[in-house]
Amino acid sequence: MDPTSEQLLWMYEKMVEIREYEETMAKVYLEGKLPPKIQKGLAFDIGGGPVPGEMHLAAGQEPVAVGVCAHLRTEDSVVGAHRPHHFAIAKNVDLNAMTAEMFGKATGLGRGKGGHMHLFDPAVKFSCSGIVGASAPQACGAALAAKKLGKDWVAIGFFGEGAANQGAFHEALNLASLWKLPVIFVCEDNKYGISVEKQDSTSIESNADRAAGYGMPGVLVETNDAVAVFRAAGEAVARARRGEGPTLIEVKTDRYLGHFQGDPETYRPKGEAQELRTHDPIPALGALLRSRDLLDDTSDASLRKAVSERIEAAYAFGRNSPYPEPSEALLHVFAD
Ligand SMILES: Cc1ncc(C[n+]2csc(CCOP(=O)(O)OP(=O)(O)O)c2C)c(N)n1
Ligand SMILES: [Mg+2]
Repeated sequence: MDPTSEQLLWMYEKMVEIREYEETMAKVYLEGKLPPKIQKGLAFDIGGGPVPGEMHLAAGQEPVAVGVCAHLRTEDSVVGAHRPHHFAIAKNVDLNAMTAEMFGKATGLGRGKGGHMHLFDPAVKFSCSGIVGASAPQACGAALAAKKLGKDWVAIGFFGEGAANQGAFHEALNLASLWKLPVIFVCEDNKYGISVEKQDSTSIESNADRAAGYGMPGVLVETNDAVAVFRAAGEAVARARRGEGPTLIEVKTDRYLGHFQGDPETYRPKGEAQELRTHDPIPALGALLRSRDLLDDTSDASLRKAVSERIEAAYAFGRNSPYPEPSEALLHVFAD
């Protein structure tokens, strides 16, 4: 199934939004972490500044999120992992509340208690967590709920190629196939699990081949391209909605930045990230849109202006919101 003009434009705008959102975060994140603390003998104060804690960005991996989420409805569930912003934005998570969460503010999705790896937006059925491998079983849970309710909703579990070596991943695939759950497992092969290359951690070249061991279709998307992901995901989502069970998709994608912000990336061949950026999927989709007369300089500029305004508003909301009261520290942790 090929994307309509509307879907192509949606994917482009979302990719532009994700990239700009994260480029803004990369700058904001460094506030208060460098360089004053260097003088005190610390190279990087991870707890400093308005956005404390680790930060995992997904520049380069946008096609995976938009190519899958272009097929989804609000009722469909998405479970992401520790690198979650591209999925959250593609699933239409509230940008203001998501940003406030990263600033640790009371107006955040989790009232400021979760931070960037723990974003929960029940209104659009989005969740994620820092537990590597957790998204596959969690997506099975959402898919089981849909099935029990007799709905044609689907669930997506996004995870990295490193997570595909976790036991939880294999247990989830087994049950999903046995119970014919409407779930799609989407593996982002960005070559690295922190600093470890896939070839040094994984016994098989393509995780898509692992699907055969669980009696479900496995699809390898070899290009980091939104349209290619869209096509593979379209088949899988339609199959799940028809009640025919799960699919495993692996996408070969590119991580332009370090594992986390501040990662010295000493394990990475020099110039690798710059080379990857020469295949940036955002201008590539822009060129496709232009070749079909769906985009020109004027419409591109106005689309980017609208995106920038949304992002500026979200960061202003995050910055200007109040911190939670200390008395709330133990509230809403397990219930409410
Ligand atoms: C259960 C568990 N084990 C280990 C970690 C530490 N950890 C955080 S990210 C990561 C690597 C994940 O690699 P991958 O799944 O390829 O995702 P990517 O970072 O490439 O997006 C590890 C081991 C964790 N968060 N959870
Ligand atoms: Mg990885």
